[in-house]
Amino acid sequence: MTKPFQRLLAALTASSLAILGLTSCGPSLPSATPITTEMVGLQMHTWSFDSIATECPTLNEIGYDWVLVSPPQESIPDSAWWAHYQPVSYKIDSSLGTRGQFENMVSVCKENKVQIMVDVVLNHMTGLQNGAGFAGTEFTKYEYPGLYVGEDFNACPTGVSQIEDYSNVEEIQQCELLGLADLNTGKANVRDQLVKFLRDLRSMGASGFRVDAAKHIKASELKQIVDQLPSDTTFISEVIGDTPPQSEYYAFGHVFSFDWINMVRNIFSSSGLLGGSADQNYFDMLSPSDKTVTLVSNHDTERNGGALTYRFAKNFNLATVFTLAAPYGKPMLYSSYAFSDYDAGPIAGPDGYQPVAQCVSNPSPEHGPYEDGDWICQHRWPAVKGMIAFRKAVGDSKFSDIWQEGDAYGFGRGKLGFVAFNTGDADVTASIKTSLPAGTYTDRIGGGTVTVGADGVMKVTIASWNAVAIDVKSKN
Ligand code: LM2
Ligand code: CA
Repeated sequence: MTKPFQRLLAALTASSLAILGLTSCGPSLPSATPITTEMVGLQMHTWSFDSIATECPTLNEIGYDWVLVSPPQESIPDSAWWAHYQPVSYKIDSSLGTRGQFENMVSVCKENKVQIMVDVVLNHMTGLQNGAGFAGTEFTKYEYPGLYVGEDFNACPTGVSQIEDYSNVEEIQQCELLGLADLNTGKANVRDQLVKFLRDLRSMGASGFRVDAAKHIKASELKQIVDQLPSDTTFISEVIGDTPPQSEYYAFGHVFSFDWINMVRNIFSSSGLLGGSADQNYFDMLSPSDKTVTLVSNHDTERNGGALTYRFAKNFNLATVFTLAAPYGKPMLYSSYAFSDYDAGPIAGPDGYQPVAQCVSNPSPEHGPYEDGDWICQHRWPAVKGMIAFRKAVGDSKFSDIWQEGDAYGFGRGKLGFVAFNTGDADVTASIKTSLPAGTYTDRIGGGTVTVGADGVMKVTIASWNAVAIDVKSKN
């Protein structure tokens, strides 16, 4: 063949592939919108696909932009919530729902402007010696038909079987986490299976992923997986602590801020701790804002004492308000069910699938006591709804007008908003200097009226363990 003819042929092949929507990596995928600091996400821990689909119109009304779904793949058949963290195949079929229900959820939520992010377990498979998965797939701990065989798993280099030394990166990344069969992501065939799984989820319209146990996967190997997905895919890595360094994971996406979970737990668990630390200087010491997803709790910290929970409702509520008010990070809120047993998952029906979740009536921090299994629906709490609107109203405006008086503390978001908290046992009445225009405003938290004078001074009473927030869009 002559050179020009070869070139023509190559061009034709490329364009016909483009017409078919094919690239070298396979079919083209639906586009996704990367997350920004003004967007608000919500982890709906073990909400079924149908439950999320049913809730999406409400989520849209409140202003949520994205939802994190629990791991959707086939897993070991166990009623514990954590069964979802033990994959046996990448079929979308579990107590959370079928593939069809997953697809329906994505499309209903998309119509409601809510993107779906998926919690994906890439580090490991199961800890069980053998069995059959939820959808009937038979496996042994180191053999998964059509996916992996023995040599696709890591042999722990330090001679222990499970991770014991959490200061040893090699051990953290190549030994078994909790005895779960550890995938050798250094092997191309292993990465290919994981890429196929992620592309499949993207092809169904999912926008991005929480990478479960990301610190147990070498950042360089995870990057080789990420690089095979479109660049508009969101990745949020779960990297607890700084071994391995979190910064290794910034190169291809976000990290969750466990520092944030600790900070809000500390400042909102008792009186007198609010001022001082919660300011820009403190934020500057944390991971870079645009790489960070902030949160009050997730499903692990809700159970291990690491975070505030629905059981300390007023504290949890204020911590969520603070997370939404702060000019830092990309918030992901948390919604869950009541439990007294660590293992207990939501109740499934006789066919193994969960029925559609029903929120408790009038979800609020005052609701309770809860029965085990009640869907608490923290995402519908009035202050949370109000503060999502606040966050959108203040945009990326900076910290300003920091104010403190006893156990009360507040800050402005420039000319666009002001929020004040009271973590003391007595109500606080104060005159607070803001940069807001004069006028009357509706409090985003309690719904009352707040007046700002011509001098920018706002006169308010902040009830004990409560907050007041106003912004230019809540101006009457
Ligand atoms: C995670 N992030 O890195 C998840 O957020 C966390 O929820 C997962 O643990 C963990 N990593 C593995 O994906 C959960 C749960 C564990 C549970 C595992 C595996 O917190 O209790 O472990 O999922 O299902 C269970 C048993 C444990 C047993 C293990 C293996 O609780 O006692 O370990 O299965 O059989 C011997
Ligand atoms: Ca590993």
